[in-house]
Amino acid sequence: MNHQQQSILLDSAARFPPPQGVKFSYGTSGFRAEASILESTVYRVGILAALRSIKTQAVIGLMITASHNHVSDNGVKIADPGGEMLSQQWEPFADSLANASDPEHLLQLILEFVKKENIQFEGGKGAEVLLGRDTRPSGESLLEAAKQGIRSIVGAVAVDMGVVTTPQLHWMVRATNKGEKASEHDYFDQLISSFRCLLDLIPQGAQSSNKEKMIVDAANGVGGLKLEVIKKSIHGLNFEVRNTGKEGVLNDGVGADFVQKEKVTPYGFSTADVGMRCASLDGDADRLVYFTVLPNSSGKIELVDGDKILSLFALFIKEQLSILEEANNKKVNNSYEAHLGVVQTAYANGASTDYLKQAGLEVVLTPTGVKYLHEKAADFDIGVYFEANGHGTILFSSNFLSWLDVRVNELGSTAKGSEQLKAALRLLAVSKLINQAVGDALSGLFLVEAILQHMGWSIHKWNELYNDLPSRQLKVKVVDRTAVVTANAETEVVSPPGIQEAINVLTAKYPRGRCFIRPSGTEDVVRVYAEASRQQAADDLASSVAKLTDQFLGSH
Ligand code: 16G
Ligand code: MG
Repeated sequence: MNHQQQSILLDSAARFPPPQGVKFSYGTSGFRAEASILESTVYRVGILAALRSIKTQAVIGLMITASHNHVSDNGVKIADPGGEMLSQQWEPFADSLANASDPEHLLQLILEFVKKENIQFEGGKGAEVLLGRDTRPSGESLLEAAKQGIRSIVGAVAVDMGVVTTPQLHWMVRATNKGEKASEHDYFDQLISSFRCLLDLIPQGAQSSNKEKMIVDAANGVGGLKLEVIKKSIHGLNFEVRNTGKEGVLNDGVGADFVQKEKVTPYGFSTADVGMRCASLDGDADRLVYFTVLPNSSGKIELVDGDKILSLFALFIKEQLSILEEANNKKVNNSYEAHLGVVQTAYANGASTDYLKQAGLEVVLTPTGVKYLHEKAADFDIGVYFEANGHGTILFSSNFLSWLDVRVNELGSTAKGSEQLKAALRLLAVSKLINQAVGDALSGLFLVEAILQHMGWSIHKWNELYNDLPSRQLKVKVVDRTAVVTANAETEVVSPPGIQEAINVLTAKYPRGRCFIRPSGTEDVVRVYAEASRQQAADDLASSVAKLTDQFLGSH
């Protein structure tokens, strides 16, 4: 790194002094904090993004959002070249940059890292970073800080994509690097045309029990703005968008996180909506859950969570694959046995895992956090992953997609109108509708709607795939949550010693009991999850394990 570059960095860093006494950590969702203390962090992530772009010789994304957090918070995270989360190998560098005390220290860290990673400033393509932000008022000034960070690397270009959902930005990064059309207009186009394609392929005679209007709670966030754009050009779905942000406050008593955790109706919904098919997005539209308002229940809802969305998707894909495989059995030349897998975390309701296994699906568990699920899902030809909280997507391997393309062409000339051709076309349409970069509430919503129409299912029918086991989540404040070390996708505690044995003893007391504890990645607490055949039992198990955690780890 030459002297001119070094002095540019020192000068610009001096304009973004870090707050005193705060320690930042690049967690599962990037850096997140009260927006007023984030400027220096976002500026520094801008530098990191530019360096990452030079290192990978690809376009990188930088998203300013705090998702479902309070409107006064904000955050920043990086999208890697394929649209996935920042490589875990760079997370420690992100931490050290964010926490550097002054410009000299910052420069020192950059110089060391550039050397270690062998980042070459000359000869290659210059850095290019796509920027996005959600609707938070603090987003504009933070975006400016990010631009300054990016531009403090000589030759780096910052491209502002405006107010977008998190998944849109990830999609744009992925599409740009694949050399595909990558504007917001292209995103909408792809979503609308693949949805249309799925509707056109619905078998004759599927009942239209869900043609009636559905309602979306947009969390007063960016998802509502985008749905209103889509609504103007989409046919085949009658929907109303509420909580679009024109009146209410972002994530305040609304949105997927609220609905999933509290299991009550979001603001703007009432008994007038009893029985209707409703969906909730979170603040940056990367989570999706469905629900119905229960009659005479003072705002209680029936939740249809990420596990049920996963089950619906997996079932539909399995059905299409078996239609294609029937053809394989008839000894067509070009056969391919696609490996379909489903990825969940320990939070997945036990009833969903049982259901999926009984349906003949391969189920794998990973630790909590999108990056783990995503990585695992990529091991399959078709990997479907979801967290119970509604974040998830479907990944298609490029091998499988190439095979599918060829198959569609073959069938198009030899078996026009056949069930096999339709199944192949449906799978192709799913691969285009779903956002393969990251979980996307908008594309997820349209895929759910297309599949429900295909099956001729109401939300009630869908919800009856299986009955959730009652569960309870609690959090425990402890002195040091990192003292809890887990294994086997967080289903077992290996340290402190003895605690797992004690949890096992308690769990064994309850029919269908299951319980685990894990340190939160986003809050300074240890989380407890328990489920059992009855609600009271799940509650009791959770509270006794919370007590145990407190005994082993000492509370504040
Ligand atoms: C983050 C994760 C989410 C996970 C949650 C768990 C991403 C993009 N988001 O929001 O997947 O469910 O953290 O939070 O990875 P916790 O560790 O506090 O329980
Ligand atoms: Mg989110």
